[in-house]
Amino acid sequence: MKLFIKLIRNLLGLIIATADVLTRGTKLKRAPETQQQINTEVQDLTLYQFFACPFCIKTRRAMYKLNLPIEKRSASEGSPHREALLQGGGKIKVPCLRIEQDGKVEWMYESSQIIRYLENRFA
Ligand SMILES: N[C@@H](CCC(=O)N[C@@H](CS)C(=O)NCC(=O)O)C(=O)O
Repeated sequence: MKLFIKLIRNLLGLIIATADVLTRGTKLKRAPETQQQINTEVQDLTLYQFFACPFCIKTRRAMYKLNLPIEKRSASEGSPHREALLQGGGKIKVPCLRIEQDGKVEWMYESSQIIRYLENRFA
């Protein structure tokens, strides 16, 4: 039964992820030098996520629209990044944005908070 629910959840997630790719529209366009600067800045950010999680899809959609090439790491069972999320952030919950700034590391949970942070910093 557990496996069946997981299968249905992943199937729904796959449908949502496909719909997202088909409907997400265009990326924010910036001057090449500005985009280059942003590409450098986002190297200090990492998104821990599940491919089919609706909250992760919402966050990835915002990243796409803001044209932020942030590295994504799968935190699914069996992934080597799962332990890093648990150790660093304290829990397995996605999405989680790892922010490295001024020698400090912050683990930000909650899709709405992550999106707000990205919009405030990069929009
Ligand atoms: N309110 C949170 C909800 C996040 C959430 O429920 N994520 C689920 C996946 S969709 C999760 O990480 N569950 C833990 C697990 O599956 O181990 C948000 O908006 O980010």
